[in-house]
Amino acid sequence: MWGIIATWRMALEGIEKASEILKKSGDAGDAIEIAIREVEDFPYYKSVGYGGLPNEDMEVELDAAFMDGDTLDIGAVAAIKDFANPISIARRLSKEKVNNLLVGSGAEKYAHKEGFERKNMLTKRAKIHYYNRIDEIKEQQIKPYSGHDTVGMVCLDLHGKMTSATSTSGLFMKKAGRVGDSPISGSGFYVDSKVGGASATGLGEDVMKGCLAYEIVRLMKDGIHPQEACETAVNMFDLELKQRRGQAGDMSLIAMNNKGQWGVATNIENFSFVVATATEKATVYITKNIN
Ligand code: SD4
Repeated sequence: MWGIIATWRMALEGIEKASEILKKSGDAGDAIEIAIREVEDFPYYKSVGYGGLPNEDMEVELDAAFMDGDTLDIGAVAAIKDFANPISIARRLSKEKVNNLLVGSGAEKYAHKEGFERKNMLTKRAKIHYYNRIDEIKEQQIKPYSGHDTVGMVCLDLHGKMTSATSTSGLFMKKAGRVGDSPISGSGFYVDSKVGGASATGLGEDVMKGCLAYEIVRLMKDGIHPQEACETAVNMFDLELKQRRGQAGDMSLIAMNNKGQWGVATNIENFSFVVATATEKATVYITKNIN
């Protein structure tokens, strides 16, 4: 069995490319990297890679991570500027023995030394969004942070290897140096080929409070189906936050186990995601908050 699941409709074209690799017995690491790069390279997705929305200083700072479920190796970059494909830098870092999570100028220095492509990631379109948002914030006192999505994926190949990966520009208008859940192991992503994996999108500050990706893998380890694991983790933590703090941020999680069974749960109105398996071609679904 092979399979791949991803957050948001924007992952469709990448998942189609990954499916071609997985079908032919390709590696889950290669498949997931290619799928995420496809999203990073597309200029009209406002929350990942090129064209991602900037921070409050009008700089595009990107977060990304890669995890190998066989070795449990992790690589991640956070608040990295001016490099085209943060996911590939994260994957390269996963092969290092130490220094696996690099931030800001340290991540850029590493990427430069390793020969990764430099690119100004701020597009004209993103600049227009930035200036419009400044006006909206002044006029309507709306929240600066709305308008953000992460591409997160879990992948299983025909050899039984699993991977997980994320890539995002994080919260629109975030503070310079702000890091979300996406490059943080156990929060934005986690995978263990002996069990399965999970990945998150939503308000990183809240996802991190519950270490939700790890929580879902932990539940699956007890034999719980990915769908039930996602619902249990998301619904219980949403309730927990509401009871303790009166509110919970957006949280949507996807998961797949090592049999290719998958699950998803969200606390928002409409959450789109993409799935492809050996028995199902790449399909976009929309799920709703069931509470
Ligand atoms: C973050 N979780 O940086 C990301 C953003 C996101 O839907 O996924 N938004 O907090």
